[in-house]
Amino acid sequence: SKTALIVDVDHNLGIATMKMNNPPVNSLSLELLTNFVIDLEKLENEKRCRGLIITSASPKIFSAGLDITEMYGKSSAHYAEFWKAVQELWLKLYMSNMVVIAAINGSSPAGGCLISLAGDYRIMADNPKYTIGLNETLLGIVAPFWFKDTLVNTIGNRASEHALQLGLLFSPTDALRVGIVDQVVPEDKVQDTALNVMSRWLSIPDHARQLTKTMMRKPTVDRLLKQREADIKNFVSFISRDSIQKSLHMYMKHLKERKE
Ligand code: CO8
Repeated sequence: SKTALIVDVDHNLGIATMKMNNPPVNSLSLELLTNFVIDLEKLENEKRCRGLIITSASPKIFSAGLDITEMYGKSSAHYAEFWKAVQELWLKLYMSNMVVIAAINGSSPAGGCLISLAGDYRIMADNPKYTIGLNETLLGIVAPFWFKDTLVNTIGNRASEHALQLGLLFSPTDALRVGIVDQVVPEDKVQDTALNVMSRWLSIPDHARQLTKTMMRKPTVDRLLKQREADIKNFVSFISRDSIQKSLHMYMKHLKERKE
């Protein structure tokens, strides 16, 4: 089975829907990240495609975040390639010319939360079992500065500091209160709501909206672009540490033991 995204373009509306499809939990493997970027570029180049809805093909899970198995027991070269792909996806998503709406139909920890935050608007299914947040500290790792910046740009400094230090995973209600998501709706209304919100955003002239988005986001993106290589080096050396490798191993073990 090929790790891919299910892309569906409605040419009349100019809206694409992209479903992450990497069962069981849509972990962001190198392959999924790479395909994501390729599909995104294709849509970006389709003049008539003005809006993108990102959602999940897996019931109950939007995305489990970065694939942890890509981050331990591998070579430095592999870590570097993986990290570059993570950066690339964020850069492309955060600066997309399309209106990007995350239809969060399940749990969305860490990298899943980052993808949601990179969009322009977030709608989450109202199910208290689902959570969203940047929980990196719970794994003994540290969210990079551009993850942090993306969160700060969304919910402000104090709320980000609190959420990041504690690795908070918010229920939909709490996520709405803090502003990580913009709307919480019944589970079976997520896709319809996304389409309705999209038509509102698409009623704004593209060029004016795009320039405004760029004005808001470019300083954040430039910070990473200025030190992209250093950020990769930093990730590789951090993730290669024995103590970090041990933490990730323990965390994976804990994920598996939870079920027994
Ligand atoms: N990567 C790899 N495998 C995973 C991941 C993951 N992120 N998440 C789950 N899996 C695996 C599980 O181990 C399990 O494998 P197996 O079937 O072989 O036992 C399988 O997927 C199914 O998982 P669950 O049984 O746990 O499924 P549930 O439906 O019960 O729960 C959840 C789904 C809620 C998504 C749960 O799996 C979970 O909480 N996963 C962990 C999520 C997480 O903490 N992700 C953080 C990843 S780190 C990241 O994204 C940012 C890192 C930033 C870099 C820092 C720089 C230093």
